[in-house]
Amino acid sequence: MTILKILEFPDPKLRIKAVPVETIDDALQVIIDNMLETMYAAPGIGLAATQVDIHRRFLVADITAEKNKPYVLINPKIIKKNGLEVTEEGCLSVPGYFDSVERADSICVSYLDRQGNQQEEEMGGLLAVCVQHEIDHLDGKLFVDYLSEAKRQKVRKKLHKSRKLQSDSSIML
Ligand code: GNR
Ligand code: NI
Repeated sequence: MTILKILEFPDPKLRIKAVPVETIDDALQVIIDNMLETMYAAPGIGLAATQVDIHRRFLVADITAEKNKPYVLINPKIIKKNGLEVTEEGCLSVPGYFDSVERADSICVSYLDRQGNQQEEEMGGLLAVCVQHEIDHLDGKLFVDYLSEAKRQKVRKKLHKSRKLQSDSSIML
């Protein structure tokens, strides 16, 4: 198994719109396992293929503390949205930054599971928030896109600065 590299804002590759998965083959199963391992190691509650530079429509998620309920959603589609709620969100592609985002508080999603079986499921709470966040990634959208340009600029500068500090301190090694 392999921990994959996660793209970070403002990498333009995060803006690529993913295309539907056409065949669920062994190569895809390997990528899915590596994405689950990468998500659990991060740690995070979700990971979209876009974030690991694979521009096809699938995502993994697990909101349990026990890390024992992995979801794999291939070609996910939100077919119904209900209500609104505001949640404090974070993103592995925007490390160290958290802010409030308003989304539907429950959704009905159709998708293929990793065996290729068609599923339709009602989701609420954190799982609903997470799946909306991940499907946004597949469309090239980030949670910071819901914030003001001023806030996005601040995030850009903060990430730039932390990467500069990281590379300066590595010179010392
Ligand atoms: O780990 C994550 N936590 C999270 C918290 C609130 C709303 C969304 C998320 S998803 C995020 C992992 C991630 O970046 N997935 O794309
Ligand atoms: Ni994210």
